Amino acid sequence: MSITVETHCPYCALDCGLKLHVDQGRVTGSTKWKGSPLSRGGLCTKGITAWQQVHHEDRIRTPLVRWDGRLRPATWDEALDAAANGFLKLRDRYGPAVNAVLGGGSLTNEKAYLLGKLARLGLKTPHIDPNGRLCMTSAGAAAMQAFGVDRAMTPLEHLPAADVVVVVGANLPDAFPLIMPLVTRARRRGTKFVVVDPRGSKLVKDDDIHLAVRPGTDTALAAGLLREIAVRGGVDWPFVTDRTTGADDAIAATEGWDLERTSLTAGVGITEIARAASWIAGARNGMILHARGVEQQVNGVQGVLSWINIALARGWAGRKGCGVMPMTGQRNGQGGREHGQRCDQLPGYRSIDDPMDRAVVAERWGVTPEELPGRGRTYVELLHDAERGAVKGMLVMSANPAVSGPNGARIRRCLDAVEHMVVVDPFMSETARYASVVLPGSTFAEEDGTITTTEGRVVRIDQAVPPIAIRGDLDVIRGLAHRLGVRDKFDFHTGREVFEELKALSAGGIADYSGLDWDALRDKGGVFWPATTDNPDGTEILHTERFGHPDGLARMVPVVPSGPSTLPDADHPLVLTTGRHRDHYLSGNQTRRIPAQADRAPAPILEVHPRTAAIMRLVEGEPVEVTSHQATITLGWIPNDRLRRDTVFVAWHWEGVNDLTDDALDPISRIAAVKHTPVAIRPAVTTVGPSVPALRGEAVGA
Ligand SMILES: Nc1nc2c(c(=O)[nH]1)N[C@H]1C(S)=C(S)[C@@H](COP(=O)(O)OP(=O)(O)OC[C@H]3O[C@@H](n4cnc5c(=O)[nH]c(N)nc54)[C@H](O)[C@@H]3O)O[C@H]1N2
Ligand SMILES: Nc1nc2c(c(=O)[nH]1)N[C@H]1C(S)=C(S)[C@@H](COP(=O)(O)OP(=O)(O)OC[C@H]3O[C@@H](n4cnc5c(=O)[nH]c(N)nc54)[C@H](O)[C@@H]3O)O[C@H]1N2
Ligand code: SF4
Ligand SMILES: [Mo]
Repeated sequence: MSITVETHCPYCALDCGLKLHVDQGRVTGSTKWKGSPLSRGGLCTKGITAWQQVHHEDRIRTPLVRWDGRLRPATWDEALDAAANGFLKLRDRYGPAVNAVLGGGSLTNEKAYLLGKLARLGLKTPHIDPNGRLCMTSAGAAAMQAFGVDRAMTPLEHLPAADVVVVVGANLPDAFPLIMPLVTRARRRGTKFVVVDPRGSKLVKDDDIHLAVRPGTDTALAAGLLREIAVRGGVDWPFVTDRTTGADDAIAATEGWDLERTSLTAGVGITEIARAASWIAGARNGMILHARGVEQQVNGVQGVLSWINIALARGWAGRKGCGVMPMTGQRNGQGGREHGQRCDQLPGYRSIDDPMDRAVVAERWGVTPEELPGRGRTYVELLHDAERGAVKGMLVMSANPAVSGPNGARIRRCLDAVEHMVVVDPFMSETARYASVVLPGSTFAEEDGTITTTEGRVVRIDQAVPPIAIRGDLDVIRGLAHRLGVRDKFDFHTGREVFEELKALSAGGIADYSGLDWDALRDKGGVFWPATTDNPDGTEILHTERFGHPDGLARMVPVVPSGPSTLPDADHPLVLTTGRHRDHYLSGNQTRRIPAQADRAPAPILEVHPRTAAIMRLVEGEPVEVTSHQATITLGWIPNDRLRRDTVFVAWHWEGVNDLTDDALDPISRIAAVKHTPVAIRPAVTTVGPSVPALRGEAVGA
């Protein structure tokens, strides 16, 4: 019998809807779901081929346990016993904090919630943090500080209602392809675009202002802009006075950042900065879309705060066509940072440090507040802790740090040092090579649940086929919980059952899901949180009357401009920045296996400005050697005249690219500064590339 199942793309956080075709228990294709929210059936190349991962020949179909140095097929009972016993032995010997959990933003809300519960109640460890630490934490920390809520302010469909849209460090055409129809609609309506990015993309049109900022200097550029907006009388004082605090200090902190100094520091022309300031100052409605370019920096939180100050100074909040929009990356990068898989957090965006929050959660979970572990360490720190022996057990579900972690050689040393590594993944990942137990994970089609889009819209994932390895992620969590002695607290068989517990527990939290209804989520095309029982239809536009802080006011935080931690020098004169290719997703463990995607982008290619290439004597068609303080790798290259001359760019979806990057962390968000690495380039003497492993046909690492 053949059926279709409405669900959402597994990759980026636009979460485009699609219909999966299921025939005789197999997913055989997909078609447009025209009634789906936001994209209305549109899909990019990745979304069109996503269904091919479900029954892919490389899927891990049986658990693997390392015996005599090799991963060999095992039964589920053997593998789950080995996984749990390894953690228990380490805990007996060294205490609970020796075990750590790395989660991920691809997990549904329900799995993220259960993984947090498993870490705290089952492993009894404070150490759980998701790969979203590498992604959304600068944005989240800044939003919490400024607004008291970490969510995009308004639906993306409202983009055409803005007079000006400022796009800061967001590569929209490649990273969020299905936002482009909205951009086109906005342009037709007369919306102006200011693009702040060292690399021009297909987004930038002739009538736009492109501020090709020197990487790592957004705080300076934003300070200069705020100063100029203030000088031009562009501060919306009635809004600022009624709805914010700190404006005077925030504006005072930009003292001295006149156009000349700003231009020199940020590497952008005076005229362009002045024009941008005049557009922004003159726009009643405006939106700022920001992403990883400004955030994955040692001053990532400050960078975001400096752009937020501009939005607040202009009164761009609380109404249609206005708002600050952190462009969340992974399909559930939003919900995955709300429900307790972060080291500082309990479900519903509750704080693990707050006694009231701890009391509520402890009571629901049937433990005392004292039994709930406190704040743990963050993602990259936990990996580094393994290198020094403080972490010896690691459960990895939906993360692939061997490819995506900064300073790859060090990450490999850290992974190697883990004594007991358990990886749950639908495909053999580079990280799973270090595992003592590999458990088959599920793809997006195999379990039900909910995810939360970049807009803050909660949507439903329906199961199309049962887990192909019999057990899915939820069963794995339940199986581990039983063996860790907390069977009674993990009696779940479906995502929907977990959803009911999660939503009840979120009541009163910042991310309040308590008014959501499983059936209504489908009928309404998703619901924006907060959604309470009094307001089950949810909240599309945030902050219409009050911001999230107890006094209802937003904070304008003074930002003193700062730069990157390691500056270019004579030996490393250029800055390498890393990002996305349209046809691959993150560590590539899914998309590199899909032939159409692999054919479109078979290997990483360095982009270099043609003038820089000429100075460095690069030859077209010949490889280039890239050297950072961390490593040297060899890549193919292409000219790109839309890049700054002092900047080179590469997409990082292949193992080896991150060998180049620096693992300096932002002091607040603990995000890694992968957008800024000083490098040298020269023609390569050999043609050896970074190790781009052949992924096809290595499902069983036996
Ligand atoms: N095709 C594809 N799409 C994806 C993903 C994917 O892997 N592939 N991943 C998803 C995820 S998890 C994420 S987080 C998002 C990421 O989405 P984005 O952040 O939009 O994507 P990136 O390509 O990482 O790059 C951000 C942009 O920042 C610019 N930039 C670099 N340095 C600076 C700087 O100092 N200041 C400013 N203002 N800009 C700078 C870069 O040139 C680049 O254009 O994409 C999501 N969508
Ligand atoms: N140089 C550089 N490095 C970066 C970035 C950058 O811009 N530059 N960006 C960073 C960003 S923004 C991010 S988000 C990180 C992400 O980096 P990663 O953690 O590497 O992300 P993924 O490739 O999604 O890896 C997740 C793993 O989970 C598996 N998986 C996917 N869905 C599921 C599921 O539902 N269940 C289970 N069990 N497994 C699943 C996949 O097969 C994959 O092996 O990388 C960061 N690293
Ligand atoms: S990757 Fe993003 S833009 Fe492409 S289809 Fe999936 S959700 Fe839509
Ligand atoms: Mo991300």
